[in-house]
Order: sequence, then structure tokens, then C-alpha cells
Amino acid sequence: KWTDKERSTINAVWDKVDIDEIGPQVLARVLIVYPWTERYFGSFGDIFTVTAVLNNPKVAAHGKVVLKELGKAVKNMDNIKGTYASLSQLHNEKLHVDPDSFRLLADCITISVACKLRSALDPQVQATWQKFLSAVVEAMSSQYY
Ligand code: ZNH
Repeated sequence: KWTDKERSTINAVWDKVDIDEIGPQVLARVLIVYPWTERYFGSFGDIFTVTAVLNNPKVAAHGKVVLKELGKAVKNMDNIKGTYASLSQLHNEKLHVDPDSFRLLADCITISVACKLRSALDPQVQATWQKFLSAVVEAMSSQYY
């Protein structure tokens, strides 16, 4: 499914991603750009203004959890679906996260990565990176029925 070139590209991008930096940024972006996603984070306290989102330690911590989890897909590129089967089920049955929001999160990941990598995220690299994220989105949606 993945060519050697795609594998090395994805690994090269991931190597440049600092989870502690990008993770908090990504989840804050999701909450600010798509404010209806706040509904899933009722236990996170004040996330009702841009400043509150950017300074909320639970948002930052959870962003790191999500990005760290993404690392598992990088390490298991040939079985992304299996890697996320139980997590998909959790998001469906317990967290009731609308699967459309996986796409929104993926787009925010790409934008945060682009801000970081700048010209290194050239069109071809971007295409490969987004193909990888699409596989993640598909896997996270696989247990919805
Ligand atoms: Zn999620 C949780 C991952 C997306 C929402 N997450 C979670 C966790 C993890 C994850 C790992 C933990 C689990 C346990 O604990 O067991 N996510 C993830 C991933 C993704 C996601 C990988 C993609 C890619 N999420 C998401 C979205 C949303 C969410 C999009 C919405 C918007 N999550 C969530 C919540 C939770 C989670 C709400 C819970 C949190 C707490 O802490 O409470």
C-alpha cells in the first residue's frame, strides 16, 4: 500500500514534529476554528474564548495525548486500521465524537505542521502527508456503523 518514498517522507515529517509543541497547538486550533467541537470537552473547564483555549492546561495535555497516539500510526503504517480499532470504538460508543471531526482535526494537524516545516512541506510532501492522515481518519471512523 505504501511506497518506500511515501514511508520515508512520512517518517521525515514526523521526525520534525515536536509532540509537546504541535499537540497543544493542534487541539487549540480545532476548538477555535471549529467552535462546535467544544461540546466534547465539557470536563475541560473554560474553553469559551480564544484566550481561554490557548491557556487551558487540559487542552494542551489532551493535544499531546492525541499527537502521541498519531505516532503509533507512523510506526504501524501497514495496519493503521487495526491500530485504531478500539480507539475508534471508544470515540463512537463512549465519547460520541462525530466522525466528521476527525477530518477537521487532520486539517488542523496539516496546518500546524505546515507552519512548523514551512518550505519543507512542499506540495509533494504535503500530498503524501495528507494521504497518511486520510488513512488515520478512515481508521478512526472504521468502527462507526
Ligand atoms: Zn480523541 C480521548 C486519540 C480525535 C475527542 N482521543 C482520546 C484518547 C486518545 C485519543 C488516545 C484517550 C483515550 C483513553 O483515555 O483511553 N482522538 C485520538 C486520535 C484522534 C482523535 C488519534 C484522531 C486522529 N478525539 C478526536 C476528535 C475529537 C476527540 C476529532 C473531538 C473533536 N478524544 C476526544 C475526547 C476524549 C478523547 C472528548 C476524552 C478526553 C478526556 O480526557 O475526557
